[in-house]
Amino acid sequence: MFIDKVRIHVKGGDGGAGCMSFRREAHVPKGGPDGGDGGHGGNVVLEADASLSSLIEYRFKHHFKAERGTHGKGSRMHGATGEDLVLKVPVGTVVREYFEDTRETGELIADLTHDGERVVVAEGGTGGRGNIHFVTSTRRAPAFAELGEPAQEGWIELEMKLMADAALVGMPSAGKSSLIAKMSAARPKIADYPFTTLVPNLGVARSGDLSFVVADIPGLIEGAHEGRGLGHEFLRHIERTALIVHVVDLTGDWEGRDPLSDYEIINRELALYADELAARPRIVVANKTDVAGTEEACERLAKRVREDSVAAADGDEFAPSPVDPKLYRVSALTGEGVDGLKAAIARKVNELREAAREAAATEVQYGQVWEHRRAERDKRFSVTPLGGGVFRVTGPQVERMVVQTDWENEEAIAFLQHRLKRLGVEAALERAGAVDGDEIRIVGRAFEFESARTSEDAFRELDL
Ligand SMILES: Nc1nc2c(ncn2[C@@H]2O[C@H](COP(=O)(O)OP(=O)(O)OP(=O)(O)O)[C@@H](O)[C@H]2O)c(=O)[nH]1
Ligand SMILES: [Mg+2]
Repeated sequence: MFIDKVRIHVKGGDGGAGCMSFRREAHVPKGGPDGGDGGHGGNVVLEADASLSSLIEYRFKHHFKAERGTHGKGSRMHGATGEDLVLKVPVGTVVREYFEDTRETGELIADLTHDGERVVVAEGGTGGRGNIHFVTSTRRAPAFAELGEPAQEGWIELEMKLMADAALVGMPSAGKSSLIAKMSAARPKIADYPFTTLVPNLGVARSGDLSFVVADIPGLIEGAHEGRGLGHEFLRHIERTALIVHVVDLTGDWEGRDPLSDYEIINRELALYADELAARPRIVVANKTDVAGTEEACERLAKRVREDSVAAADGDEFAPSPVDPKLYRVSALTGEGVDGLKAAIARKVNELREAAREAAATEVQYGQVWEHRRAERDKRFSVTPLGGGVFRVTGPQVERMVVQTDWENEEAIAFLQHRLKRLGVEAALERAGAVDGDEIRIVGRAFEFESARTSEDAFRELDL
């Protein structure tokens, strides 16, 4: 079975708690604070690996968790950092956020196109700081430490797209599988009924010093873009194929179709599936030249390809875009014309690779962009008045701070209030109408609101 899309849940390791401890030695009755920091939790990292060809490993196991950091200890001993969890995925894996509740995919996280490329999909939590960090001129003996930060977690969607340089596209029974068999060592099933090919076949073709990967996808029919036939599932595989090799059956096959209208149907299906596919560079092939009586259709098609290539060159962005005004006439049965076609594909693929390399040099780092957006989104929060002087505050970072606070400890709570203020929660509460004494709820906790004027002095010394 061909597995190409999975959803997995990833969770970084939680940070270890910071330690609250004081030096105790025989001759020092009550020493200074010496609680060490908690260790950072490990990250969950995806790594593209050229030796993998499917996402099958993620079919049955869906939950992945990195190691947590251990807690800090006395005598300034820091907790150990948790190990990263590295998940290997095939080159060509596209990673997106996925929201389980709404079943929607979100932001693009990464497009792993090179062997060894990595992206962090769930960051481990930072370790909590030990009480040695909270000493100030007025607080010599801070009796609190931070708890570890909970790690990031969430669902992501992994999708593997076929990494072929060129894809053979056309109506069922056009001879795509026969052609890939002639061009490469691939040995797909070939038969005289439509939809023989159910999953894409890949082959490596060589022409002189050049080689390229060619894919043979299941036949497309009219309406494929909206799910008719089998093609739709596979159209997305060619979204990233640089070159389309459009195979037209000169015989019109069993239905006695007109080759020229077949050519138009496929062009239309590609364009309707995605705008980018409308203008994707393509080479047009007329197959089955060995069959008698196909010459006239072949000439008509050749003329049409020439016209389309002129229109595309003139900048008609929705014109089907043969990059080559030439119609390649072949017989996948006898092999006639196949070498010439291979040479043309190899040349074009090579050109497109060069162009892609140049584009990649200036490419944005998806991972970083996503990290940044997520960090920004994490900081957002909202205040909802629940009536009767009660307000609820929700938001990823605000909630994380609350979870990280040791509620048994008043100083830790004061420190939390200080952090909330810095994030702007206090101001937002005031804007929402909160007054001293109102109840503020964040995750499972409730506390009393104290306005800036009264709390400022109390927190100033905590400024770190
Ligand atoms: N005479 C002749 N027959 C061909 C040629 N190429 C393919 N065929 C025949 O056409 C039929 C379909 O060929 P396939 O290669 O399976 O076609 P396909 O495009 O892969 O079809 P699907 O996988 O169903 O989309 C088979 O019976 C082939 O033997 C050719 O150049 N000449
Ligand atoms: Mg086939």
